[in-house]
Amino acid sequence: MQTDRSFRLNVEVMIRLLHTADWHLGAALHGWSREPEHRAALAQIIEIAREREVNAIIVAGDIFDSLNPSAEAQRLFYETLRNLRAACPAATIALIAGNHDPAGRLEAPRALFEFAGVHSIGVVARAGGVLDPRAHLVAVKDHAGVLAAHILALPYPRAADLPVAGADVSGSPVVWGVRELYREAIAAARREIGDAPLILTGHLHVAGGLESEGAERRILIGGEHAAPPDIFPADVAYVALGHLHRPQKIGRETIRYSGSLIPMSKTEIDYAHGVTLVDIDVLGETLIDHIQLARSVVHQRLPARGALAPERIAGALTEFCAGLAPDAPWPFVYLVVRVEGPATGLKAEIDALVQKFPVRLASLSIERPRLEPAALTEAVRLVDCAPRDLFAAAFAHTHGVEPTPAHLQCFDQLIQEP
Ligand SMILES: [Mn+2]
Repeated sequence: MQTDRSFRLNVEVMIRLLHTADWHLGAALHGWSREPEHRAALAQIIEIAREREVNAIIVAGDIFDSLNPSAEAQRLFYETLRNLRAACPAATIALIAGNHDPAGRLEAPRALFEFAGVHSIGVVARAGGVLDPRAHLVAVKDHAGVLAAHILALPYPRAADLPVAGADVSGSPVVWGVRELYREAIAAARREIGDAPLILTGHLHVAGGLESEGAERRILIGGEHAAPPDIFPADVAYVALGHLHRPQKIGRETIRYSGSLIPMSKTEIDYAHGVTLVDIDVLGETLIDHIQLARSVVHQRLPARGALAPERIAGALTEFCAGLAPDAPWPFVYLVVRVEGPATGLKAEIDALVQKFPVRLASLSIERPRLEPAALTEAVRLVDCAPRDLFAAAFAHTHGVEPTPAHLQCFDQLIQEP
């Protein structure tokens, strides 16, 4: 959707949403707690919500990192809700469960949440097999306190939540089920609210999004696990998605992932982590602004590109640490090391080396030159293989180099032992 700012300045903003997701409270990185980073990021969000006078705050799932969050993670969650409420006394606060969340437990404090005006939707609610729209619709009021829009809040759909595809359905039955669930939910919502402005929030993988390696589990099982963006009809004013950690639009400007708060893995270091602010005007037009959050801890890949030889690690760490602010928290370092040949004990040696520097090792990746595997021209039977040949092949596969005569000699000795 094209937005023309000069024209739009004359149109009154009806409501302003703050869209955030994928907090992953309780997450650790290589054993290091992320709580200080979470606290710093959430404090910024609360300030943004206050300054920009938002009418609604949407947290689109993966609030927690695990199904059994620690007491510390839960405390931070409740403190954040209290602080958001204090910052924006009249704003709607809507939360949904993601695939990482304890869905039932997110709903458990509902009686208390009602006092605080917090709407927490953990599971898909059905009454007599039919989706109950009232359990999923959350009202948003404008600054005058007038009902201005509704949020249709759909948590991450578990297998049992999906309608079952008939035999005549072609393609992935999971994607069909997600499409059907969304169709049913949007139709039910429209019966409740008519043509009033509708905002949607969901936690799922929508096709066309960029994933970060190793961070987001492939949540819809099966080869074809992403739902197409056309499950969101054009009359939905904004779709606030959670699951993918890179902030991005999908298909059209108004279907968005806000992304996570902080980098959750090496592949996310360069993302513009932040929150997405969405203005919806009286004509239903949107103006979208992604606000990047300041990082409270430095995340550094070493080297910035490529890989280090083991003998260069100490030099690279010395150089990196020379540029650090003296009072800053210890940065996270993602080491990438290139090794040629066997490197038994190398990880322990690097661990010990890194401990001499004021940094935290977030990950250690060891790269090896790739040996071209010998082409198999015909099926090989194990009984026809010499043990020594199998050892040599396994050695080359593991270490990226052929075994030396000394290695082969050791193997010969071992195999002759009674
Ligand atoms: Mn997720």
